[in-house]
Amino acid sequence: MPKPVLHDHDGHVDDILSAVLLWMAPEIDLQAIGITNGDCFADQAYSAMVKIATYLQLEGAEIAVTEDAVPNPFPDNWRKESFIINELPLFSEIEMRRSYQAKQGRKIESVFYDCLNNSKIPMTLVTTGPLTNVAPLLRDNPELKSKVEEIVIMGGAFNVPGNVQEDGHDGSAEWNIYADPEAFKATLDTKIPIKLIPLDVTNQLPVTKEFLGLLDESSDRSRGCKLALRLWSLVKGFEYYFWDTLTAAATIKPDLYTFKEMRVDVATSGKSMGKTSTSLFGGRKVQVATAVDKEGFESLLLNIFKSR
Ligand code: AGV
Ligand code: CA
Repeated sequence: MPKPVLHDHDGHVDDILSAVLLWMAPEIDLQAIGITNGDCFADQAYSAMVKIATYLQLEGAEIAVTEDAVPNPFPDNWRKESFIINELPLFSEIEMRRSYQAKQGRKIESVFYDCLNNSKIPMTLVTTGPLTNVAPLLRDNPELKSKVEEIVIMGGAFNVPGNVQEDGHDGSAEWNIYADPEAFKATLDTKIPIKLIPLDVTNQLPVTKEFLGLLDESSDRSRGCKLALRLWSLVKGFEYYFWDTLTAAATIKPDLYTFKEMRVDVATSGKSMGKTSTSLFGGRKVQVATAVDKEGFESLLLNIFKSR
């Protein structure tokens, strides 16, 4: 039976493609997508997500959005990408049938609450942005915790430098955790099993020209490949990695990964705010991804995108 999943993302190129992968993967029953106001302007990313569902003729999942700001906002030049995505010419090239969903989405907290509350089997939560909306949901509704099988999180950096470059910060943190360290801490404090996909493993897989070439070969016959190519082409030439798509793939096909159990903690203040660390006795046990089968991952992505 497909795994029931809720995906909370923050609207950047790879977040959107992760939602598409989870939605199209036969192994997954994606029930809802939450768009958090992190690496995007949430109203833009919401509108883009609705257009994509329409364009790919996807069915079933409800798209939700919460526009509250995250505590440490992402750089504006990254967030602005969501305006460009929302205006992609691709969406006007082909006549779109009636819009997948209304212009206004329901709030993430209500939609996720309903899905978890109604689910007969525990669900997997996938987060590829800050945990700003997920952490309070679990705090305010402790009865939901037993409805969560595990949380798969893109975030953290252990034996590699972080990717935050802000005044007064020492650069040791990864952005999703830095954006809301308290929310990550609160998530660690639940007893729900956690899998973490940190920069240590995502750094091993940049989005390459070769991979975009493979998408290009199929993009005449496949809307999935065409969309993925257009979106990743927007960020081509930057240091862009398969951050969130690696996290989606870890949910779809965990066997592609090596996980190590580590005791994880996070700094919630000071110049290392958001830095994740491991220790022998402190923190809490988390399954941390340390390696991935690169060929297996890339062919998984290609096969899923080619399926539409
Ligand atoms: O730290 C990685 C997270 C991922 O969830 N995001 C991007 C992915 O969606 C933040 C980020 C780091 N570097 C970036 C980011 C960049 N160069 N552009 C946009 N976002
Ligand atoms: Ca993200």
